[in-house]
Amino acid sequence: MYSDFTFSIIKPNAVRTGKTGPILAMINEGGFEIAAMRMVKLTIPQAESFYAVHKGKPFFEGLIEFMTSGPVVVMILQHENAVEQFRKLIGSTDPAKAEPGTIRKTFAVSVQMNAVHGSDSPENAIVEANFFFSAIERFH
Ligand code: FUP
Repeated sequence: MYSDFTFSIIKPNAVRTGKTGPILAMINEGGFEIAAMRMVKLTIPQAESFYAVHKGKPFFEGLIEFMTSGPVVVMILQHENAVEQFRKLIGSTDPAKAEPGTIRKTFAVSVQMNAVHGSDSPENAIVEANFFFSAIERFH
């Protein structure tokens, strides 16, 4: 059991093209324990709230449109040093710059459709996990 966790989303492009299973396999093989998981279709206000830090940026509208275009899988993942370890497993935001063998290198089709989200700090992992899950839905 780990007390350290991160929050992740399998994004619409990956769910739509049947990559949920292969991505979950890479997450398990990477040693992460799934503490909570649900499939959900985000509303526009939910996506805008989740990505509020990017509001006003040129890619914001496209990002919201994409993230609400179909169901996503949201998860809390446990691992020692979870945030940093998961960022390593998923690779760079831009798949062209991601290391071979990372989830984004394997499944992303562009910077926008980059297959998965991973929290960028332990503080944000807490905020993002609380955005989607109540305490009763977490198994740790
Ligand atoms: P990451 O932390 O790797 O998810 O990346 P960012 O927080 O920088 O960006 C959040 C999301 O915005 C990315 F997953 C994809 C999207 N994005 C774009 O669509 N275009 C950009 O130029 C930058 C980010």
